[in-house]
Amino acid sequence: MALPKLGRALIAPTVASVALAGFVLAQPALVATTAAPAGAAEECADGAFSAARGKPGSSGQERNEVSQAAAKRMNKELRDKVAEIRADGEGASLTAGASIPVVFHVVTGRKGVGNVSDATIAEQIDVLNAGFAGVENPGVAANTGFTFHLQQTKRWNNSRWFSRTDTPNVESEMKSQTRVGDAGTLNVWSVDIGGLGFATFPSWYSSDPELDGVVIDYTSVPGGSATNFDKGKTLTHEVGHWMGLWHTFQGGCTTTNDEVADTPAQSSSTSGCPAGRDSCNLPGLDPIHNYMDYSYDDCYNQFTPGQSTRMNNAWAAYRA
Ligand SMILES: [Ca+2]
Ligand SMILES: [Ca+2]
Ligand SMILES: [Zn+2]
Repeated sequence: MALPKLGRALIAPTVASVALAGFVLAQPALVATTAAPAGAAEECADGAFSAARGKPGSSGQERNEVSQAAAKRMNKELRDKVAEIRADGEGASLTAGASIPVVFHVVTGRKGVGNVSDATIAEQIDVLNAGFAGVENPGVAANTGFTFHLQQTKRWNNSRWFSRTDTPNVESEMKSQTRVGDAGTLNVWSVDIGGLGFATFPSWYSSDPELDGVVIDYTSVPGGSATNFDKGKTLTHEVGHWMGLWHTFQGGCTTTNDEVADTPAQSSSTSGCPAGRDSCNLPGLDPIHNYMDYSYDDCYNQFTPGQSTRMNNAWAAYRA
C-alpha cells in the first residue's frame, strides 16, 4: 500500500529546518547546492497559505511556493519587462501563444514502480491541451493560445531520483543530468514525492536553467492512484506556475491578490469542490474551478482570460 501523499503542499522532511522555516518557496533544493533564484530564497513565509491540495490529513506547503514579498518583486519585474516589450514595438508578441515541446521524463524505482505508459503520457498531454485550450468550460474558460506536443519521452530507472526528488541535492542531480532544451521546452519529471507536484517560475530560468520544469507525482497522471487527483490536472496546475501564474489564493483576501483581475480574491485555498464558497468579502465567489486553486481534479475546469494574458506576457518576457 502506498504511503499517504501529502498534497501539493508538503515540503520534504529531508529539507533542512532552516529552509522549512524560511521559505515558502524557492527551491529548498538550491539552498545547499546552488544560488537560489533571485528574490525568493531570502523571503520568509507570510503565513497566508493554507490547506494543501492533497489527500486527507495532508498539511504543509507546495514546494517553491512564493512569499507575497517575493511575488510582489516578481510582479514588478514582469510589468517592467512587458512595458519594455511594448516600448520596443513588439507588443504583438504579448498575445502570440506558442506551441510548446514537452520532454517527459519517466523515472522509475525498484521493481519498476512508477512506470507511466506511453498511452498514459499521451492522455496526460491531451489533458494539458484541453486545459490550456479552455475546452473544459466552453465560453467561460480562456483559450490561452498555448498548445503542447510530446517531443520526447525519456525513461530513467533510478530509485534514488524516483524516491528522493524532494531532497534538494537529489532534485538538482536528477534535473541537471536529464533536462533537455531551452527556456521554451517544458521538461516534466514523474517521480514519487511527498506532495503532488511543484514547478519553477519563468523568471528563475536565467539563474537556474538546469532546474527549470515541472515535477509531478506519478500517481497524479490520468488513471493514477491519487484519490481525487487522478485526472492529470496536477500537471495543468504546475504548468500554470511554470507559465508564470500564482495560486488564486496568493496574497489572500486583497484587491491585488494573484495579480490577475478576473480571479476573485479568496482568503485561503479550496479543498474538494464546495459550490458557493466565499472565503473573502471582496466581490465574487471563490474561483474553486480555477486550475490554480487547490480543488479536486474533477472540480477544475478553467483558466481565466486574465490568467491567459499573464501567461502570454510571462512567455514573451522569459521563455519565447
Ligand atoms: Ca485576482
Ligand atoms: Ca468574495
Ligand atoms: Zn501550486
